[in-house]
Amino acid sequence: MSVLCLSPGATRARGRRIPLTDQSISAMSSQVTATDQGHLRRALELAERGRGRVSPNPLVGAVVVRDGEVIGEGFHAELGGLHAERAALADCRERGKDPAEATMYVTLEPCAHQGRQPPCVEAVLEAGIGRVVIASDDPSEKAAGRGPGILRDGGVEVVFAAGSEAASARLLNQPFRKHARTGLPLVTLKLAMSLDGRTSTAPGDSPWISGELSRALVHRWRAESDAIAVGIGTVLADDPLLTARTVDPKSGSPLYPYASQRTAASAERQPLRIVFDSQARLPLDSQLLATLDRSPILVVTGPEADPTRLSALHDAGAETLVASGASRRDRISSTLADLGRRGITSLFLEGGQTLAAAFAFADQLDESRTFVAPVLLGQATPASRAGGAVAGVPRGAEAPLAASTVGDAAATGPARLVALSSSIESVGEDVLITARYKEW
Ligand code: AOF
Ligand code: ZN
Repeated sequence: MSVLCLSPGATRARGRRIPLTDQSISAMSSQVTATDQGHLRRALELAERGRGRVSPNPLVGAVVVRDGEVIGEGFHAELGGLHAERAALADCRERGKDPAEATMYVTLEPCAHQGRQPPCVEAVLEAGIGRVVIASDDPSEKAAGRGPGILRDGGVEVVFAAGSEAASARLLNQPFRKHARTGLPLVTLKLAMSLDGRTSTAPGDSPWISGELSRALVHRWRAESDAIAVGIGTVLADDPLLTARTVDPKSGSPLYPYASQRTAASAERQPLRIVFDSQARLPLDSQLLATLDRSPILVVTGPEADPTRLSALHDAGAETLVASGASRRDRISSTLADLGRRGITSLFLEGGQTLAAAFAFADQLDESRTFVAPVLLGQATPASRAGGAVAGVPRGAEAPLAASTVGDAAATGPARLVALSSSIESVGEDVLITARYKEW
């Protein structure tokens, strides 16, 4: 693995920004040992433990090593709680170990600002850490190299990792990184399809396409997302709850195998539920509005929405947002910008296909997770399933309603997004294909 070495005393300017371009890293690269890589991988594992619990903050892990011995480990465990570096130094103290002259491995550059927590660089300097190995930069305005600069000025050897540990550290925090760089949430599309490419079942059939394990995984992803979105067509067809259900509310024990890695506290976190509904048709007797005590609802409408419908939705307890912009593409980007301003760093798109196509056409998809289930569904179409679940909506209404949620259906054009990278794994009987279109 190659690294960027910033030797102590290279510059005296406090708070100076270190340009972290690919060119600067490769020009100054050298090798770190396999031992260094191993400790970074451990720090990455520790960072994972905060998943679903720290947003909008990043996942961060840290390991302190002296004379080959791990003397402290920590991670960012709760929003507002200790940052990873301070947690690892506290662990050193608990173990009765002195971190002076030790090496700290950390998955994100240490912060230099006062936020919910004091700056980590102060704690690192006070502890007398001799060397800091960092797996990824922090692209936020308040960070961006400032912390590493301060450490170096304080006489600490600062090393930036490149290679696979650096890539893993960046992938760990895609929502945080995209939000920091663009102000927008990371958008992940979930799809479940049959072997014959169907994404919905026929009326009267089970609504499920993917298997139980896949559905459990979806609940976990919901709990890890800041917001979930569906098109109004999906609501009219399925009357979904869109809550994350990973723990039995009575016993507190995990409901599904995939939930077992999560704590009850994190499983209780519910994402904001968003319905793209240009005409404000969300039924007042829908399950979404009946469960506002579990998590809020945001209805994204167009300017054409009937004001009496909007006030009925308000009275029912939903928040409404009129998406600005003449085209569907503009409405999607203005909605994403609004969500970003609210501190939403990740948006999980759950259907239907019209909403998915609109986001793809607007070039607003960062990742997709597609389950392919070993089942043939024959002639089922999205339209044939619509309208079954909510009173008063005619069968076949889903596609036109969903299309109108984000603009004119006629504007749909070809949208070929080629993945930068993809992977395949088995989930029960299903195959899960994860594809990334953008990396941040
Ligand atoms: C670190 N280590 O473990 C984390 C960092 O408001 P605060 O105090 O929680 O600070 C949040 C910011 O601090 C966050 O946006 C990111 O820049 C950094 N997070 N930094 O050195 C950590 N969680
Ligand atoms: Zn910090």
